[in-house]
Amino acid sequence: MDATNFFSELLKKNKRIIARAISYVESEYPQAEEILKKVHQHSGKAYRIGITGPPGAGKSTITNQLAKHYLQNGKSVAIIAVDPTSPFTGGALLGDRVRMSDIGKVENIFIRSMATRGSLGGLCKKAIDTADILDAAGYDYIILETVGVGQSELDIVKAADTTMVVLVPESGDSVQAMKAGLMEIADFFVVNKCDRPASEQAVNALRTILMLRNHDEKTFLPEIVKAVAQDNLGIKEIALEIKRHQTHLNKFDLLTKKRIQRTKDRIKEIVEEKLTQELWKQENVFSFEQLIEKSFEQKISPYTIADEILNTFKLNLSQKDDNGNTKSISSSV
Ligand SMILES: Nc1nc2c(ncn2[C@@H]2O[C@H](COP(=O)(O)OP(=O)(O)O)[C@@H](O)[C@H]2O)c(=O)[nH]1
Ligand SMILES: [Mg+2]
Repeated sequence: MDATNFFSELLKKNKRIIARAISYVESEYPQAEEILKKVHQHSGKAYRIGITGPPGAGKSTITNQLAKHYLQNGKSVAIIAVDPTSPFTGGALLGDRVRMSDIGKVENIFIRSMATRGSLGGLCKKAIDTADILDAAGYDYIILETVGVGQSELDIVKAADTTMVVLVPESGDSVQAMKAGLMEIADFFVVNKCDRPASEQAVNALRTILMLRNHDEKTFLPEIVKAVAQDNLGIKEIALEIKRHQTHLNKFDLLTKKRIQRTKDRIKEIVEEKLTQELWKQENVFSFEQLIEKSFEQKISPYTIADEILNTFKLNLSQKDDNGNTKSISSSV
């Protein structure tokens, strides 16, 4: 299949092609960048929902139920699950074709668990790239599920338009969440597993913490939704809360602002990555091994060596010939 065909099939929601495009991104194939450049102008229509929280809180269960809810309302949903602690299995959605026909067309759901090889930072970038592909393919909602334990995972939900943090009634969970920086990123909270004892206390404790936050007119005050996701309780309320947040963003023109900020962050990240790649490609030019020896034997500070490397890199860039070829200037170090 040629590139034009591949691309038009992708835009037509051809799942096989979408899956292949995502694999290119995941495996860092050279085609990936070309695809991402092309999909960009077709993306921006989907609404992106982030869902995070501690392992086992019920994120995947909620994702499943929420996806069903949207499907039943005639919407299409793509799920990107980045959770090394419990990979998304698709649960009732994937496992049971008969039930699938109850809830909507099979074409309207796409599920992707992202592998965890490589760095988490890299994975985060890939998850966002994947969201772009699915956005261009025309899914109405993109749900990004990630376990809320590290910075990279939090970065993934920052790529969402609305983010929910899922907690469970166990004592101290809300305090833990605050420590982990989850409070800052939550547009609203879900206290799941409210079939368990002490759920009311947990909700109250969380409410107390939330009341301490400063706010003005433009601040969206996060609500707390109680849920028993495995029994499909609280899911409609979650969908409503997403809608309420979306309406708020639109009212104050915050969605565009959020997306501009996101674009800015991404450009910076991509530039940094490309610069780093370019720099280390020149390893032989600044003869890294020699510099390390120099640092060690002559007791020259790694900071001094780093400056030398950067200066050589800059010099080298300015001395590239018209064909973009690097002149060897290793003698200058
Ligand atoms: N008691 C109870 N268990 C639930 C509820 N929702 C999910 N679970 C269970 O909690 C476990 C972890 O759920 P999962 O969705 O995989 O959590 P995740 O790691 O946050 O994605 C599973 O065994 C679910 O069946 C609930 O509302 N109540
Ligand atoms: Mg999960």
